[in-house]
Amino acid sequence: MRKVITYGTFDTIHFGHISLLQRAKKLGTHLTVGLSTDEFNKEKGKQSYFSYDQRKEFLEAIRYVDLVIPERDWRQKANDIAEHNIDILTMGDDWRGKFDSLGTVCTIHYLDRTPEISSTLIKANLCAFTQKT
Ligand code: C2G
Repeated sequence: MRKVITYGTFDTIHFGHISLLQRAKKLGTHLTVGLSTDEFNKEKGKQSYFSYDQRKEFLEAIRYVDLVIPERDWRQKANDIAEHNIDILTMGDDWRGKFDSLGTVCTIHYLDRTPEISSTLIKANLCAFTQKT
């Protein structure tokens, strides 16, 4: 079994996230997602539209995701890698270089980020759309 891990907020889940998760799963045979808690999102300066429980439920419904664990702080990745016997850590390439230090404990692999879609864009357009209707 080749175990892969990735991390994120995954708010207003969209095709950019799905593509990331699909390609992440293809790197191995088991995919764990470290999902940012609502409290950690505050630390990240992000206010997610959906709660942690809702975002976890949505992720668990995606066929590529095998396990969702809480991401509570920046420093937990090395412990997660050890605890879950992770072989590969993967992230979108907007994070390129940020996790290279973990290359001593697992393979680091950055995936191309899907352009033109983001949770921020969705939330901004959703507000505009609901105001029009
Ligand atoms: N992503 C992507 N394409 C997009 C949007 C996001 O490939 N159009 C990827 C990001 O590169 C990331 C993952 O989807 O790998 C989750 O993105 P976010 O939910 O925005 O997560 P982020 O805020 O980047 O948090 O410790 C790491 C952080 O928790 C990552």
